[in-house]
Amino acid sequence: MSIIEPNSLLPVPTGALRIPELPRATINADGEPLLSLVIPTYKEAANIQKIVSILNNLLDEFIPGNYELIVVDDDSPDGTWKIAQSLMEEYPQLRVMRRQHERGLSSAVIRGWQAATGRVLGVIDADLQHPPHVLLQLLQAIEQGADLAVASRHVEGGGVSSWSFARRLLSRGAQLLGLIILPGVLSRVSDPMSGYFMLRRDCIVGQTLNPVGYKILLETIGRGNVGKIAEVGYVFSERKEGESKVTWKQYVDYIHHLILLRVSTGRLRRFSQVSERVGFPIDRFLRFGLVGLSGVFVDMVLLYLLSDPTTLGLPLTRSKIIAGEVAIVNNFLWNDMWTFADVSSQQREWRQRLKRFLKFNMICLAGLVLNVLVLNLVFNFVIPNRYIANLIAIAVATVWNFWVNLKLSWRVTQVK
Ligand SMILES: Nc1nc2c(ncn2[C@@H]2O[C@H](COP(=O)(O)OP(=O)(O)O)[C@@H](O)[C@H]2O)c(=O)[nH]1
Ligand SMILES: [Mg+2]
Repeated sequence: MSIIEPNSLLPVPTGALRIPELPRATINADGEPLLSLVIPTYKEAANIQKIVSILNNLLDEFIPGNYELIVVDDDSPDGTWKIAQSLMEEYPQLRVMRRQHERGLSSAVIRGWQAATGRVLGVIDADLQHPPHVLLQLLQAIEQGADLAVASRHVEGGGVSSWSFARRLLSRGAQLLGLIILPGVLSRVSDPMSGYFMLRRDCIVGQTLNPVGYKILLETIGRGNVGKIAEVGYVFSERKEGESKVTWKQYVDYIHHLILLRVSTGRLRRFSQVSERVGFPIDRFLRFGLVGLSGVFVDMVLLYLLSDPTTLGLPLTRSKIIAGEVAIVNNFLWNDMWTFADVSSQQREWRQRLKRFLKFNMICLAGLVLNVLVLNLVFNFVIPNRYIANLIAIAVATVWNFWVNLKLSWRVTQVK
């Protein structure tokens, strides 16, 4: 056993987002807690002490010594992690993790679960919007045989305190969209957007999770091996301190997440299994191809605006260079934010982005040379039709661009 200094921070797990099995030595040993409850935080300095104290008092009363609280803070500038760390002396069940190289709600929860030692894994917000006493009902549901118990705003006893009509509509709209894209997961719970739930560790042990954005519940149901689900009603209270981190980006992430889950768990799964077997990420390639199409559009529009006699009337070559470069920038941004979002979210510094961009630019220019070469070769020696030859040349250059960027710019390497 390693010796851990008092009040030291939990080491941040690295590598794949996969929950390990409990080490054999701890199973049924006295030290094993029943419940590991993760509290993800970002800028919750005003709430952290209160939530820890409330949870501690509640759980000490009902499952004394049989739980751990794991605060996972993403290096909040307001020093949330530091405040949490200073509470450890008073609350021996409290653990604190400070993440400096990764960000995001879902991955924070998973990193916390990876470090957890309990048989039941849970999550609760730090901002007191999730009423703590509901934990007891969730735990009871698990003890009565549920694999997963979720606190729901849309069952008996649930609600949202004072949401505007527009906000309710948006929330329900998102749920409806989810039902269309991913019915197998969304139809299983009345409140798929809930961030307040717990589940048996066994249900997700060994699964590599790949959540995008906020909706860790979807990820768990989508990829885990979850049988019976129980729901407990709760009223989502208003935030009193700090502010919500939800922005428009979470809506885009949500849709992206639904599609990812659909591709990797639904009927399209075989498709992605094949792509894994042959070592070619087809779904990523499709995204890359779509981004490429958007670039063609940007290029065309700019070429028109710059060189057409009825608009600016600049010389053709100069216009084409500008149009081409803007298209490259366009493609880079989309690829960085979407096609390779998983990679770029781990490397967010602007210097790293700039490096990716320069590499991308060079590779695309080389791709252009390849494009011209293949066009000439095919046209002169294989198929004397310039449009078919061009299509082949574009296809070859696209695969080149994709593959080399995959390996160099975003460096996605196969890890077995
Ligand atoms: N570790 C971590 N926690 C986060 C992040 N974003 C939000 N949280 C926490 O997740 C919980 C829910 O976030 P919040 O912004 O209140 O979402 P809302 O309740 O849906 O408006 C809170 O405890 C936040 O502090 C993040 O990027 N990293
Ligand atoms: Mg909140």
